[in-house]
Amino acid sequence: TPRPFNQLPGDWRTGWLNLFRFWQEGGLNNVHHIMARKFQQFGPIYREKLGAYESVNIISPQDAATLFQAEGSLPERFSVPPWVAYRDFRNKPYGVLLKTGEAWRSDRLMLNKEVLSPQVVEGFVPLLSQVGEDFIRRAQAQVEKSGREHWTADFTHELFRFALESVCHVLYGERLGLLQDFVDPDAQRFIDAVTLMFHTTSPMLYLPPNLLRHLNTKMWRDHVQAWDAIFSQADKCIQNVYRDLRLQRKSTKEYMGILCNLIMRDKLPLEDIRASVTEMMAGGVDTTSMTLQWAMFELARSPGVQEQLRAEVLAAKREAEGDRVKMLKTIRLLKATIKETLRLHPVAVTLQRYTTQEVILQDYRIPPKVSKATGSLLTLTWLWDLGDMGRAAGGCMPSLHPSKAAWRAQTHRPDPSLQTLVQVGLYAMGRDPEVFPKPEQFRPQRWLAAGPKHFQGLSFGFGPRQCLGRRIAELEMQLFLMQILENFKIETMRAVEIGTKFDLILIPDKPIYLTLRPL
Ligand code: HEM
Ligand code: 2DC
Repeated sequence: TPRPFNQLPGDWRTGWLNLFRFWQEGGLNNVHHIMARKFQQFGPIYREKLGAYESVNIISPQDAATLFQAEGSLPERFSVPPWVAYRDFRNKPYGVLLKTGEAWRSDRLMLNKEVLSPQVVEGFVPLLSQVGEDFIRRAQAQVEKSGREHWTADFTHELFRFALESVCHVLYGERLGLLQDFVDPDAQRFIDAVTLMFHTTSPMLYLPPNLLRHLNTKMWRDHVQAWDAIFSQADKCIQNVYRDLRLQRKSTKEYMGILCNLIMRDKLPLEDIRASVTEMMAGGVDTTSMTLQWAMFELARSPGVQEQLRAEVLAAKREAEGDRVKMLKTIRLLKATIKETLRLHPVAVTLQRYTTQEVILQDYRIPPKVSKATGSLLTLTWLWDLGDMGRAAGGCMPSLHPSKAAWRAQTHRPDPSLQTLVQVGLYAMGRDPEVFPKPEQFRPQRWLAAGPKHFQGLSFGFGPRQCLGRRIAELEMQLFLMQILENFKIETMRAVEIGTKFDLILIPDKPIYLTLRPL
């Protein structure tokens, strides 16, 4: 018979003390390392409590399979408290990222049709290729300008602009022109705001939302400012498209963009479309750009793999006579390269689900509700409610707060402290020798070898709640790497070791210098 829940290994009894130690040990930027260490200490499953949040952590693909197979039709992940708190504070609607229950499902099903479905996705290819071509032209111009037959730089900002240009082209059917010499300061502000938003999220990650809003700290104010900038810039783009559509200034001949199609379908209220389109615009910057940076870095360090990959791409190009859609069907090693990059450098440190039924992981019973016996639960509920009492008594920021009832109506969100959060340690799994032999080696071929790959490639999550931008991200990255490999050799100057830093998403811990050398 399976073992009971309260025998799970881990130091989960002292949530606030753990959080304090975590802060002290500089754990904020090291969540991924701390998790990997805990799996070494406790084995493939452990229970943990950080601040207000309790979780069960797993590392094996088999356990991930068990978890996702039990997730049901309305899966819920950990909803990042500062993100919820911001929308609550400004009375902004939630998009799919933060919606739950049926409200999430109906939005998500409509969005899937315009963002994920294979027929539509093929239409993104020319738009994304065009942005890639501009990047190549720009790189060639930079080579000219340098007078040294190569372009060496930290590509972070170039790739941010490339990524924003890409996602906006498919969302709005329009170009922003971010790969020109003059960059629209508003667009640059948007990019900086997304980075700041991620950066200010992690220190507030384990505090309950209602507490957060009443902490008038610089961190919270910066966070609010960042989201304000994100929403106002996205709103401008959305208004432009909306106006052009009304004035019939949009050509119906070419692909008009995701936003236009969603509006014309007329199945989702404009408010909901706006909320989710804003999330996609923000979600499309740091994710793909950082992954591309890692991919180029790994290819620069493995010239053999890079040559093999270039051979594949050039052969595919010859065979498909330059037709990108056709090419995409044959470049298996390139697809494997992206998987391999995300194995070593995932964007998300974990995947999470709240369980709604009992699951058995590593022979432990995981009940759908956390037992109320944990000592700090009282403290927690008290802190949680403090926010509301403060407001009822005419608290510090009265007019902007919607009532808790309104908030609850927007989405049914059961008190997360009463649910069991199970986390799949994606970063730890990617580097676990039990799952990936010689995990430190960058070897895209491992994804093409025979043998089961059951629940090993989880970088975009799984099931109906997986990444909404997955197809956009994959196509954007495949086309970019194709075009780079056709034109440049990727090199890296020094043998610097680059580590990983948790900044809500995982990013390089120091600048990566890369060299592009025309073939
Ligand atoms: C959710 C990864 C790019 C928009 C997620 C999740 C992961 C993820 C792991 C959670 C999935 C789950 O819980 O099962 C990535 C990676 C990317 C990427 C690795 C690129 C390398 C993008 C892009 C967009 C985007 C380009 C926008 C176009 C979203 C949204 C959600 C999400 C809206 C929430 C979906 C929902 O809750 O229904 N992503 N993402 N992501 N991602 Fe991405
Ligand atoms: C962060 O403990 C660490 O794709 C937490 O494009 C658990 C957690 C929950 C949700 C994850 C988040 C982590 C990392 C960033 C993710 C997010 C879900 C979606 C989001 C993975 C692992 C991301 C980057 C979206 C962001 C869209 C947003 C800018 C509007």
